[in-house]
Amino acid sequence: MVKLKIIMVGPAEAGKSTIANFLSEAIDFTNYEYRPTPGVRILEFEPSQKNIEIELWDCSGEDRYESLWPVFLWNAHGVIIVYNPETSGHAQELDRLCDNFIVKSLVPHSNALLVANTKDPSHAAAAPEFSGTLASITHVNVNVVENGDAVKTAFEKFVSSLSEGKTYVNDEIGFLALPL
Ligand SMILES: Nc1nc2c(ncn2[C@@H]2O[C@H](COP(=O)(O)OP(=O)(O)OP(=O)(O)O)[C@@H](O)[C@H]2O)c(=O)[nH]1
Ligand SMILES: [Mg+2]
Repeated sequence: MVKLKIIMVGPAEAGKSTIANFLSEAIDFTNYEYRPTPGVRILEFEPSQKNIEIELWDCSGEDRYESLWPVFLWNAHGVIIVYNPETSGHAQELDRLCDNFIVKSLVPHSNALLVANTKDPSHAAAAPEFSGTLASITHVNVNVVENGDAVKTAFEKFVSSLSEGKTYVNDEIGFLALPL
């Protein structure tokens, strides 16, 4: 059994917990009441792929938890950055998130996924034009409430890319992420 630690980060209210709940089938993800995640929530579940167990870290997007970022990153295999392109300021936060969670952490670009969670597709803002490392990361547009299947497909593809070609032994998997 391969255990993969995946951290989900991004600005507050981007939809990280909603997506995490949907993917892990934890609780009713269509409960629209926004409850900020205090610090981090860790969800364990098995995706459709055999012999893989996911440890999904649903991290708070609030600035006051920034001191915990190295803890989130520790031993992480993959990083998912979630943002909402409709919310002003979210796209601007991406460079800093990318810098801290990918560039400085040494998580390979191929082990990162950028998720635009557009809550109202009819008013979707134009996708920002990325440059540098951000532009090299796989980018998907989703709406978890309207089309959860697309989120699941993107997530499982990402999980396959993390585990492909590598036979991890549980104790040998800490090399990808270094503390900040
Ligand atoms: N309509 C709609 N609402 C969504 C969608 N995704 C998230 N929401 C709502 O957006 C709000 C914020 O979602 P959360 O998942 O709690 O946000 P978060 O990124 O975990 O926020 P923090 O924990 O504070 O970092 C909630 O009220 C959700 O119900 C979506 O795809 N469509
Ligand atoms: Mg949350």
